[in-house]
Amino acid sequence: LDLDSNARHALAQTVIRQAGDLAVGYFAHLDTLVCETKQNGQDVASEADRAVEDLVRQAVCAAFPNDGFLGEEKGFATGTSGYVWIVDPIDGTSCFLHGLRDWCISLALVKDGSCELGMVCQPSTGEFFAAVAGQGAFLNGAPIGVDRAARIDAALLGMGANFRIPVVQVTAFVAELLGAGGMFIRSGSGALMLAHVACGRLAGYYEPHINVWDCMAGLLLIREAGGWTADYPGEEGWLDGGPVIACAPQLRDALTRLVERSLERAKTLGS
Ligand code: LIP
Repeated sequence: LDLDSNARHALAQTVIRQAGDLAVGYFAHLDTLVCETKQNGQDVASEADRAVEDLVRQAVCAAFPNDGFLGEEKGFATGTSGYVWIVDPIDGTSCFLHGLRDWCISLALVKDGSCELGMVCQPSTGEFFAAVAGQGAFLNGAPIGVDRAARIDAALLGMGANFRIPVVQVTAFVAELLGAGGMFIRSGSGALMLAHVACGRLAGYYEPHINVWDCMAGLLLIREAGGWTADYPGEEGWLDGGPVIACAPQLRDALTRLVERSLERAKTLGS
């Protein structure tokens, strides 16, 4: 890594922990938190999401004013340096607001269109996942790897769902997965479930549509942990998001087939 990247990685390490501390402060006082409904009752944010994003955005902007920054709450600011920071200040907002601990801060650093750093920090458990492209993936400093023994007929997958996709796509995938002998969990944080694939707790992950700030760091973690991830929209598609399919490498064909079959099934069922 060159000096430019090293300086940014050092800042990322510091600022993601500060962000975690700030979020924990809000989590301790949920009863007084000011919340806001965005597109509907399942799309919510609070002053905590905004304050945490502001903290990261201001730190990045002060140190690297020419970098781009894309955050869930306050959108995209373009830059000229070739670096773009992609941050979800609190991924798993619904868990956070309901007092559940499945939330995290997700931070990715992209250089010239390719992700070179991914971090997922879960303050409530003290777990800190980090990957640098070409250098492996780590949980609290120890190397991690995907579950190379997982089989689809006994797999535990993570799955995401949200109001943006037709309900039948979710039910069709669940039907295909259960029919194949697999099972799923769905926590409120896509970033965390992806990190759990990277460290072998989950065999894979599927979400028909997820935003870039929820998955960019997690996808790098999985690849650096030896896993497979389907192509995710490149830079021109970031603001739209897209489907995420990711798993231990031996499950690639089986999981891809399940997804394809579920999309066929959803078509015949209609939305
Ligand atoms: C959420 C995700 C969740 C996904 C939702 C949503 P938020 O992010 O991580 O897994 O299914 O689409 O985007 O709103 O908690 O940051």
